Amino acid sequence: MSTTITEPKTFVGKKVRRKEDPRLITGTAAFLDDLKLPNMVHAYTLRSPHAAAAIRSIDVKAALEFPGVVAVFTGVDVKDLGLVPCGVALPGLRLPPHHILAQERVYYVGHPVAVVVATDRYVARDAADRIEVEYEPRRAVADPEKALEPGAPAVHPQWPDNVSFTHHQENGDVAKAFADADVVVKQRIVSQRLVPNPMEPRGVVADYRGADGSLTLYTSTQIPHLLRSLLAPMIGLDEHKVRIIVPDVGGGFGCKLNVYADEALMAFVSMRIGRPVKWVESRRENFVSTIHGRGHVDYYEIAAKRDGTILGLRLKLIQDIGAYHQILTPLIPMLSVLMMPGLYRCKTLSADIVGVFTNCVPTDAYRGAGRPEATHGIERMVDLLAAELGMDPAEIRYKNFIGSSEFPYQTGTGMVYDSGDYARVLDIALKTVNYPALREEQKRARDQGRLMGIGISTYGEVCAAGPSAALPVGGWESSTIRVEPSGKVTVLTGIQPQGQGEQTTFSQIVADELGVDFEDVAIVYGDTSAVQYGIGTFGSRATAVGGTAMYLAIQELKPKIKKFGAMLLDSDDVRFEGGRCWCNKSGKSVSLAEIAGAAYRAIKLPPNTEPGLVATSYWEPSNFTFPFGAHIAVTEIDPETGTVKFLRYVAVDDCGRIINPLIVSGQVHGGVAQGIGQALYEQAVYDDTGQLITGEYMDYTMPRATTVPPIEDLHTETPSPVNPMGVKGVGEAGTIGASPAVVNSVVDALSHLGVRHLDMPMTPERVWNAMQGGRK
Ligand code: MCN
Repeated sequence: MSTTITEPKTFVGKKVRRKEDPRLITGTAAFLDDLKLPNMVHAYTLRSPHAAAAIRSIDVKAALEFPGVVAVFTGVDVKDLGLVPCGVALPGLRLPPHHILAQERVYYVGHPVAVVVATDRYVARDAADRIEVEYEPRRAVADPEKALEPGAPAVHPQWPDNVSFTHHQENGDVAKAFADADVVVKQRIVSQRLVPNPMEPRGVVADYRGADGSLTLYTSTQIPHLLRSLLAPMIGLDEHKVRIIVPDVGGGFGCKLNVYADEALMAFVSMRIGRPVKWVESRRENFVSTIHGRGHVDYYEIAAKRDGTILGLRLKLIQDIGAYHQILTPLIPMLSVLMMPGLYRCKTLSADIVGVFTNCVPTDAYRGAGRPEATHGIERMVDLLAAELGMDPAEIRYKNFIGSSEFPYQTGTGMVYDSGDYARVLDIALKTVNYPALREEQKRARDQGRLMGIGISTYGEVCAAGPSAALPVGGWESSTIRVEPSGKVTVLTGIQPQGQGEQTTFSQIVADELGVDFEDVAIVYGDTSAVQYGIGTFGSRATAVGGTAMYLAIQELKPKIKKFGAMLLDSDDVRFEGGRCWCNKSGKSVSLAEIAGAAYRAIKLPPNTEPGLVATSYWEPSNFTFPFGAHIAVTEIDPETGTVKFLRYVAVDDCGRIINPLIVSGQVHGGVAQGIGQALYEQAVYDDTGQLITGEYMDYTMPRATTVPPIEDLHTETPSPVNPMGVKGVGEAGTIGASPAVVNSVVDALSHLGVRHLDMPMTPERVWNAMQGGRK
């Protein structure tokens, strides 16, 4: 007991260094491939070299005879297992049966055909070369627009038009808006196919114990509990017999938010051979066996008055599905439609989506998932409109922004934006670059024959997924707060970080709410047997949804803490503050450790109170949250080569109340790097036969330290009313804001040469051609 008052140390809002970094930077983190189980064997998956072919026969005899090979399995062995699930139910959605190994046909290069299990992964790899597969190649189609043309090869013979689904959405009198317009601008805009490329590829270790029929599956995933629920029926096990353990994850970026054939396949192998088995993707394999992102061809039309007021929007969105649906595939273009008006007041709009099968790797969520495409579209269209009207790109944005007093704001697509101050972030960005002076500098540069561009993008995003009713999986999150007998705190969360740093930020939230030290909090996740059911990490939801569950569990625990404090202080009038219970009369206090000790020792209990100090909360948000921001890219183009160089990159982002400014900056930096990657470098290119011709790092260019400029990131904090902490997500923001800023900048640099639009990636060749008038 004590009477000394010390100012409580707080952590939220401070640049606290990441707890997880010492283990990551000293090489002591344990990733999937670090796992070694006794008696473990290794698997290699033989994948189709054809984009479309019938399988005439598979002969595995020579592979089975290869020294060290334990087993070989093909499609016939797994034909009765469950199918790879798609979690989205849409009326009329065509779902091809997605077996975990190909049956009579293969549908894309990389389609798994057989699995070899051996004592060593290299033996398994070599033995796979002994498998004789007789293919009968068929015509393939890899381009979604070509797939829609009459006479195109049918990806799935049962659906000759290659259409997987269509969706129409409309609000207001769109025809009238376009008829009343002074100006209509149209543009075809491509958001190319991308390969997510986490630093750690995917991998699985499956360990089935026949004696009790239990399976422990170690996997690099973003969704341990959802994976367990979906995987168990695929392999014929009960959910409670399956335990998912997630080691450290070296990046996910959405591509580990899935249920993959490989996960079920390894479970099946372990069940069949009675030994643990490991499979880890090689980098080249990752290019053809993990989902791709984006893959949009968008036809936009924007209608406006001469003064720049936007009257209406039309969008025809062609989504490249690939050969199959993965867990959220059809949802991704829907998200684009939801965000199609961006930050602007225009409610009159229509959108038509057509999801198209191609003989390519399935597409699904990749950082931003639908929202970078939407932002890219509207931000390009607003710039095109400004150019058509001879207006400044900043001025046209101010003209159409939803005002700061208009929140909550119902959009024409059915979203309710929670809070925002869009003009403010643009004000700050423009001021930071000294916009008028920069435009003057641009004029002088042009006079000297230099190609300098200023690109603005202002974005809003729907994130912190979300209310359960609006999602194909639950939108809530859970947390258990356990004050241990020593007063130290263990937190169990359904969130599954992949590098975002939540051991740190969650510790900050919990430390402040309980008044304990940041180092006295341990965050536990990634084990379905240890952690109560949760949903996982995607859609920038960890903090706004998972963090809120934690905050609420602590509020639930506080009355019990006070009851024990009151008992120890022998007073009815106590408060819990700064990690201690205080008697308001005597000024005496007891620490959380003393309270926890009493709660677990339980010699004496307050009336109607159980021993222990544990609470679990499930937070179901009433809405998504809507972060926003303004990015400005200043670029210069080399007139000889078309190479784009950055002069400045300014990002002003608002993710509500910031828990850790250091981490938020890191998220913005990483996100911007990925947005720059899309704008300038990256593309999954398929040839007409469906071969991925950018299937390795020699051909698929990633942004590098030398190509990403210093990012000047600034922040405003407009709290969200959706959760008690006022936080919004930030994990995807940078990616969403960046690509339109960069493209707008490059187009701006070339606008006086008659260039109106450029598609991504703006490779030197594409930029150079545009400068020559070729506009390729
Ligand atoms: N944060 C904060 N204050 C806020 C909001 C967030 O301090 N107002 C902190 C968080 O506590 C967390 C980080 O910023 O440490 C990101 O939080 P949040 O926005 O809640 O996003 P999630 O943790 O849900 O992460 C998901 C998001 C997505 S969808 C992708 S894709 C993505 C991303 O995060 N993949 C990543 N960032 C990534 N970063 C890394 N390193 N690796 C990935 O795979």
